[in-house]
This record gives sequence, structure tokens and C-alpha cells, in this order.
Amino acid sequence: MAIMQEIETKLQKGISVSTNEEIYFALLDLVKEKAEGKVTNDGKKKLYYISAEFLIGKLLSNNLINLGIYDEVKETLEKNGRSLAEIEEIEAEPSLGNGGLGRLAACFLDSIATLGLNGDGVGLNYHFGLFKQVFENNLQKETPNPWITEKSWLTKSDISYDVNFGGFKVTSRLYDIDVVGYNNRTTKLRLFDIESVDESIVGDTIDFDKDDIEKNLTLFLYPDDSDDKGRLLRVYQQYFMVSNAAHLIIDEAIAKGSNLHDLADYAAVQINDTHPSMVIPELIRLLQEKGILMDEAIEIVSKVCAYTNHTILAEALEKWPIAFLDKAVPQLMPIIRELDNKVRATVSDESTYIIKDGLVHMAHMDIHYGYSINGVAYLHTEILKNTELNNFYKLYPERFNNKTNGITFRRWLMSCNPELSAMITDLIGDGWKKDANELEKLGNFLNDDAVLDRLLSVKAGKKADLKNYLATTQGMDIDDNSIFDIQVKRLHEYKRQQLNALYIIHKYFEIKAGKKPETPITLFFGAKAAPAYIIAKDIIHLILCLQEIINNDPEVSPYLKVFMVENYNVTMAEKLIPACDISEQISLASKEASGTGNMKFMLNGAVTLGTSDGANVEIAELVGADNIYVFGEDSQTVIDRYERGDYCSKDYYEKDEDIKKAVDFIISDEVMAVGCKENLERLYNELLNKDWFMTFPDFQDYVATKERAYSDYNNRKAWAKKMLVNISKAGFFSSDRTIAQYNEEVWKLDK
Ligand code: 26Q
Repeated sequence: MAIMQEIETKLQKGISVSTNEEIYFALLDLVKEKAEGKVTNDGKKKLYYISAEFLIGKLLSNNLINLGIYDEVKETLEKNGRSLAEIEEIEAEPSLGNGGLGRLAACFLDSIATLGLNGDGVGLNYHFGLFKQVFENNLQKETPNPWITEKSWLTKSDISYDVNFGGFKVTSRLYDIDVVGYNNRTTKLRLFDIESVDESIVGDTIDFDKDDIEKNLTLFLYPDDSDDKGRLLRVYQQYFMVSNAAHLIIDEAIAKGSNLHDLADYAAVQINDTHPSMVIPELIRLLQEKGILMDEAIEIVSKVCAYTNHTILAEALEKWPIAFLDKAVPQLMPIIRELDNKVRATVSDESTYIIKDGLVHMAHMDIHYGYSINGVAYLHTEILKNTELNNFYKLYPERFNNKTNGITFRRWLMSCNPELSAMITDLIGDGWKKDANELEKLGNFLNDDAVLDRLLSVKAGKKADLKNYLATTQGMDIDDNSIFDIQVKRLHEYKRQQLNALYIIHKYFEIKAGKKPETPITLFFGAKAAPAYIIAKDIIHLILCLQEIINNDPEVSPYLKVFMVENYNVTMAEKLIPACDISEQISLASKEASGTGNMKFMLNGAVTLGTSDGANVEIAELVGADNIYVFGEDSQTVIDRYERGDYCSKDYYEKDEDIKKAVDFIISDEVMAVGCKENLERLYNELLNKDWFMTFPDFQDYVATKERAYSDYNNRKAWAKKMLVNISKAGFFSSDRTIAQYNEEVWKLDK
């Protein structure tokens, strides 16, 4: 049947007389039906990618692309006077993740499906996901973000388990979302929910009764963990997730013929950061329930579980008080104690013990009882091996391996930038869609003026699209002839949005003093701060204050403008990234495990301005020094500084007039007039007295390198060449490559 007929059969009327909402739900039904008809790999061994986050983004367009019917649907709608873009606006984005780790999990599912591997994602069905961000009086406010509509991508399954907590029991329900690969294959995202969840306990804010676990368990992603109740709720969530996952794994293995002694032939579990770590003791517990003795159960589970580390920030490595686990999951504590005792019996290095000072170190459990431990970029894995986890590396060198992150080109090029995709296909054919390394062929056009001109005009088109979108949705007045310099990612001090803000202040003074840039500059930010992360919220406050001051200053605003987009999410990323000229990746060297935004920007022809950190290092190696702007101290210098503990931000402040001027501006009358004294003073003091992520030592190099990039931008032809080199070298960062490596070296699933 022609698509038009299929849609109209669903609608039971003509497309042209239906509302956008009716068309969206008709397409949703249609896509779900088509996905069900696709093949799933049903091989003996299956991967369970367990993750507290899956930041999948809107699904309609992506699924249409992967089903191969995007163009047909789009044209059919257009013929009937309708626009797919408008219909997409109806879809609510499921915000089931914070940032990188969650989006990575979503890219991985796309690649697992596309490569036709037997693997599912397993997580939680948060009803409100991450909060929605709104700005009021230049401050971030958080509101609930419901995304589940009566008809949605979720399909209720008949799978349900009893999960026991200390003193009470809950019943789960599994919902599935089909993940459509770009290859006629599908896999599933399996999201567990609790039958007794009650959305009505949430009002206009994200506050709710944190004690009522039976009603609140799956309401929010990472409920505020600034107090013990919030932290305890995280433990309940994590156990609920992994207990369900463990039941599912065992049931599915048995159904395939496993006697459980051979579980490792049927299941591989990837533990995405430490949030699902309790799956180790839970699997051991369930195997014991099935009659397997503790020692053998531990051995079996150690052949099933593998752990990915995503951070070297000590504060993000989860350590749970024994008292929490005793209260929430008393049945696990004896097993965790046994796991710890076994380590104590054989390992002399106390720093690696699982239980220390009344805390259970989740990562330690993963490393002792997992068969693979990986970092997410070359530099990150080296730092884990040589510094952060060196004591573990000495025990188990063979377990450590690197899997440099990747992104799915279906969403991050084909779907978000059809214009650039079409141009690439015109030049090199469409083999790159399945083998991203073919993008290298673009290297043949580096001296082709017509190609370079077309590349610039595609970029100009995306900049105009972004300008229009932000004018309509957020009332922003953007000059699309300016340089689009973009920093979008979670707000964190180590990511150093504050360094960018200090540059803005510096530039503001320069322009005031008459040093005007040849091409105007627009600096974009997008970032949510964790609700309890005070300094992060203060940084947002500063940026919003700068936006108000600068954009309203007639002397400066023709040359420099600042825009912080509200509620940065996947949907917004898909609009910002294709329009970017300069991609800001300015974390303090050694702190960003990988970054994946850096890869998305590069793929869309932005040039990176970044430190030697995470995957930036690999980008630099691939594109060469002429096609990236690298600045700042290197990771070893930073690590040594921390080791010595002798960094003193005040010294820099006192010796460097530019730094002093920029930092003082934070508490100037001008900023105070549009901001809050308390927030601004707190941020000022933090920088002056601590600056834990060392923005001052990198400040002058950052300014100089950024100026060099802005100046190079004016040579349009040379700039277009840099863009093309970046696109042509991006193939390595396809998540298809990453997943193929995980499979070959870690999971070993059948094709
Ligand atoms: C831990 C304890 C208590 C509360 C929250 C957390 C928590 C929550 C989320 C800890 C970590 C996260 C998320 C981490 C994350 O997104 N890491 C990013 O992972 C990306 C994918 O590997 C990398 O590219 C980024 O460099 C890394 O920051």
C-alpha cells in the first residue's frame, strides 16, 4: 500500500483535513507496526546494556529514517499541505537522561540494532524524566517534564516481577520501546516501571514526598540528592532497576536452554557507570535461589558482567553508606560482605577493598567482579590505568581496555542535517551511511572551490534555520552573519562554562575600548544545572546577566551577543549543532572522560576550540593541527598540580590585569543591577579563593586561541577547508565502530 493510503487508513480521513496531532499519532501507530514486522537477532547469547539513563530524544523522524520511509512520508505530507517539522513539534521528548552517558546509551542502541546484534537496553521508565528548565529573573527554575501521552512509543508487556525492599514489596511492569536499526533490524529498550506509581503527588515544582517509595519510585530521574532522603531514593531506584534486569536475564537464559551454570554463554551485562552495579550481588542472589552455591555463583557472574567507567571525578564515583543498603536492600548486604571478604583474603592493597569506613564502593565491586573494565577515550583509559585506578590495574591489567565513544550518524547527521547529508551523498555516494569511514573520500574535494562554496552555503542555511527557530520559540534576535560559537553540555565546573563567561567579559571590555571584531560574534550556551548544584546555578546566573547587559548595549551588541537557550535537550541539540562554526570543548584537561558533543559538532562541519582532553585528543590527531584550535595546560601538568596541591588562584588574579578585570566585573554595579548579589558574590569568591578547575592558568591561552580562530574564520575558503577536513575525518567516531569493538573484544555475541 502507498504510504499516503496507509496514513489515511489510520486517520480514517484525509491528511489535509486532519490536525497535526492526529497525523502524529497516526504516524506513531504506523511506525510501531512496521517496527514490529522487522527482524530481531535471536542468537544464543544476548547483551543487556543496563543504564540508569537512555537519552533517546524524539523518535518519529529517526524511526522514519531507519525504516527507510522518511522522504516518502515527508513528501506525502507536503503534497497535502502539511509539514513533517510541524508534526514533530507535537512529540514530547522523553528526557530519560542527564547528558553524555545517557545519550551514549541511546546511540549504542541505534548501532546495536543497525549492526544486527542481539542486545537490549534495560532501564527505568521515569514519568517526568529530568526536570524542564525555565529561566526567571536570570535564574534557573525547575519544573516537571511529563512526556508519556496516552498513546506513546511505549508498549506495555506482560512481564512483571515482585521486587523486595527492606520491609515491603513492590510489583514491576515492563514497557518496551522498539529501537529500529538502519538495516531492517530492531532491538528493544526495556523500561521497568512500578505498578503503584502516582503522578498526582507531583505539583508545579519537582518537590514531592520522598518517603513514599511505592508512589514515587519511577517519577524522576535522579531526584535531588542533596539530602539523605533523595540519596536513599536513588538506592531504591537502582535496586529496582537491577533486580528486574537480573530476573529478566535469568528468565530469558532459561527459556533459551541455559542451566544457569552456563549463564555466560547466554548473557553479557554491560554496567553503564556504577548506577547499575548492584546487578552483581543481585544476580548472585538469584543464582543462589536457584540452588547454585555462593562460590560458583560469584564465578558465573564474574564471567557475565563488564563495567564502563565514565568519569574520573572522585565525587561522581558512587559510595553508598552500609546503613542505606541495610535499610533498602538488606538481602544484598551479606553478599556484598562476602564479595569484600574474598577480596580481603587475597588482595593486600586496602585501597581496593569494597567496604571501607562504612561505605560500599560500587566501582571497586565492579572491577573485582567484572571481566572487563573500560574507559571511554584513549586518554581517559590511560589516566584510569596509570593514575585513578592504578591500584586495580596492577591487579588485573588484562581486564582494562579502551572503547573510544561514538555517536550515531543517523541522528547526528542524516536526521538533523539532511542538507549536508545530501551534499555528501552527491559527492561520494551513500556508502558512508553504513560505513562511516567512507567519509574520508571527501578529502578528494579539499581544493574544489565549488564544493567549498556549497559547504559554506549549507552551513549558512542551517544558521538561518537556527536563527528563525530561536526567534519564534525563544524570542531571540540573532545575526546569522555572525560567527556561531557554541558551548552546549551539562553545566559543570570542570566543563568550564565560567571560562567562556570570563572571555565574554574580557571581549566586552575590548569592544568598549574600540577593538571591534572583523566579523560579529554570537556565543551560544545551553546547559542544565543539577537542582542542588549551587555554583553551577550561579554560573548560569552570570551568563544570563551577561546576556541581558551585552545584548542591550548598543555599543557592543552589533559585534557581540550572548544567548543561553532555555531547556537544552536532544531536540535543541539537533538544531544547534548543524549551525555551529566553533565548537567549545574547554574542560580542564584530564577531567572530561570523552565528550561526545565534540564528535557531533565535528561531523557537522564545526571546528573545535578545545583543551587536550577526552576525545578532543583523538580529534586533534585525526584532523591535524591546522584544523583544530587547541589551548591550555595538558593533562599531566594538571594532574601534577593537583598532586602538589599548590594551585593558588589569587596569585593569577593579582598578577594578571585581564583576569582581575574580568573577575571583578562579576560583582560590579552593572551586573548587580540585573542579578542577585548573593549568587554573584558566591561565584566571585569561589573563583578568587578556589577556582578548583583552574580557569585562570588557561585564561590567556584561551583568549589568544579563540581570537586566532575568529580571525581565521574571515578567510572563508581556508575555513571551509577546515570544515571539510573535520567532516571527512569523523568516520572513526561512528558508534557503529564503537559497538563493533565492544562486540569483538568484550561481548562476543553471534552476528
Ligand atoms: C552519581 C552519584 C550521585 C548522583 C548522580 C551521579 C551521577 C549522575 C550522572 C554521576 C554521573 C552521571 C553522568 C555522567 C556522564 O554523563 N558522564 C559522561 O559520559 C559521557 C559518555 O561516556 C562522556 O563522553 C563524558 O565525558 C562524561 O562526562
